[in-house]
Amino acid sequence: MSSYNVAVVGATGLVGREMMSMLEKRNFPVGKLRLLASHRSVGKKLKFKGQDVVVEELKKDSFSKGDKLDVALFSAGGATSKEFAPYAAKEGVFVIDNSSAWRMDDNCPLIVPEVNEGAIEKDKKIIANPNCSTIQMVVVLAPLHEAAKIKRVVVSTYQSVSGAGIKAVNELEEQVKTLLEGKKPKPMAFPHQIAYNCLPQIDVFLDNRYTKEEMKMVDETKKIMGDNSIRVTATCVRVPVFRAHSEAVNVETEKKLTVDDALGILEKAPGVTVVDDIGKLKYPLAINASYKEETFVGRIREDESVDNGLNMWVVSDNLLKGAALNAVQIAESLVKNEFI
Ligand code: 25A
Ligand code: L14
Repeated sequence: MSSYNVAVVGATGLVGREMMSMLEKRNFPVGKLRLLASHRSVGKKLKFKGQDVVVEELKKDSFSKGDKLDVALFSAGGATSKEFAPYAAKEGVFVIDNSSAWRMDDNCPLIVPEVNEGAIEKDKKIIANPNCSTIQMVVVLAPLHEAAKIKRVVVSTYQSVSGAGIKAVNELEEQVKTLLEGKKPKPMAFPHQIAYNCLPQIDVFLDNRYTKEEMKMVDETKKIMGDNSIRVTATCVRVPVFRAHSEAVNVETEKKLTVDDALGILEKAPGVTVVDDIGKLKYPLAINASYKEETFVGRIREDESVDNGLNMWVVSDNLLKGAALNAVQIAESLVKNEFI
């Protein structure tokens, strides 16, 4: 079997580490693995398949020197992606980029393999991995859209702190300890105290009074689903949960879908697991979705305030399907389509 040389850019970050673990767990045919990060991490060793791999500094010539790469998985922030992804693409390396830098660029496919794998093109070397909250939502929306044409989506998110990186995870832990000692915590990674609180702000505010995270959900959903007529509105909230994002999703469709219709569709949908047994108090939970690959959906019920509407609760691991897993699935699509 062929093997492929892979780089993980931002390997020392939360998402970078999960990328390595997904490559290993899913048995992606890795030939040589190169780990790249900023100068701060040079010389650090990370384990891959039981072997130590030494972190190199990401430089302009990283892709033209050293072992020739087939794919580079980037998760080092938007500015790093903007600057360095073009150097990789110029060398013929497929970049799968986890930041928001390239997502809305017309020359860059924005891919969730279960939904729009066919939008990958051999000559478009920079492929964008969507926003975590958007990925788990479209995995559920796409099969419903195909069956009943979605007209409008209203979503509220309950996003875990791991989306904001290692420092944010540490901050929640530290703040809980500080509060238990009766002291007042000092916010650093977030604009306000996150422990025992909910923050209706993720990312920066834009001119229209929405946050950038909310507008990512609006714009990226249309691009991935390939349908600009779907109206989407979002409220994104940070909650004191370590891992997995939850979402209350309201959908209005052109054709009527009963709860049984929706259950039938979602039970067959790729990447989706239905957990919906209210008699036994079963529905998706962030703590159960953590470290799992699927997107979980439950609490499915008709929206009785409109003719054709559904409400549901969607939960998935933001570092896996929301980031590292989706990126590795895109790499798998490249192999499957013989693009690498
Ligand atoms: O701009 P965006 O797209 O909004 O993304 C911003 C951040 O969100 C995370 C990711 O943080 C990213 O930096 N992220 C992005 N997409 C995500 C998604 N879908 C996502 N999170 C969840 N879901 P992160 O902490 O997970 O990862 C950061 C990684 O990026 C590397 N990096 C940063 N700048 C780089 C770079 N690599 C190359 N060139 C650059 N210029 C970073 O490596 C990490 O791997 P590192 O070597 O800089 O950091 C290793 C250790 O050092 C700590 N650290 C980071 N910054 C500082 C620092 N220590 C001291 N001072 C600092 N300024 C890190 O905590 C890490 O342990
Ligand atoms: O657009 O929870 O991928 O702070 C990365 C950080 C999404 C939000 C992205 C977070 C963002 C995420």
